[in-house]
Amino acid sequence: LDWSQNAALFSPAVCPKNPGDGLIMRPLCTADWSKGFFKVLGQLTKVGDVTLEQFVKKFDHMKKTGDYYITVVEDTYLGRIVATATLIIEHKFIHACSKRGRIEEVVVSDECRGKQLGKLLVSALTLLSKKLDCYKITLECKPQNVAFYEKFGYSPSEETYMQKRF
Ligand code: 16G
Repeated sequence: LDWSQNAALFSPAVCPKNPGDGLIMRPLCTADWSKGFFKVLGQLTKVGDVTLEQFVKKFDHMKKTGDYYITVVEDTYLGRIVATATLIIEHKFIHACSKRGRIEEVVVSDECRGKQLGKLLVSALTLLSKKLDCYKITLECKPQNVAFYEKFGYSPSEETYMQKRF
């Protein structure tokens, strides 16, 4: 599955509703660098100093794997990225050589809150992971966002999320 084919996965079945006037949901493209993609990511966490060259190199790597569904919502009137979320497919030997989905970097820009863009992104990527035959899909979130993700059928895990920071 190459990156250009990923766009076909955003069929009406996967992407049930129109996000709103002038808003479109689509896969990330290189031009989104100048449409404020990193500004939106910066509302989630530290993005650091990233040059266009570094962005393109990293994005090319991600595209080559075929396992990154980096999705954006663009306000086409303003030519600005207003929301993003990513589905990453992790390959496993377990569960009969199955796959696990991970939802990462779900961000809706401040000025677009209340338009249900987070809902649109999470529902589309969750459905996509099912279509791609993942046996489960997981995400990490702040306690105050648990209720939001429960709406899509996610539940707190019995396992503890552990990390080591470098
Ligand atoms: C949140 C994000 C995660 C992101 C992390 C960054 C969702 C569902 N979760 O946990 O994807 O990687 O924040 O935080 O969007 P960090 O910079 O502290 O690692």
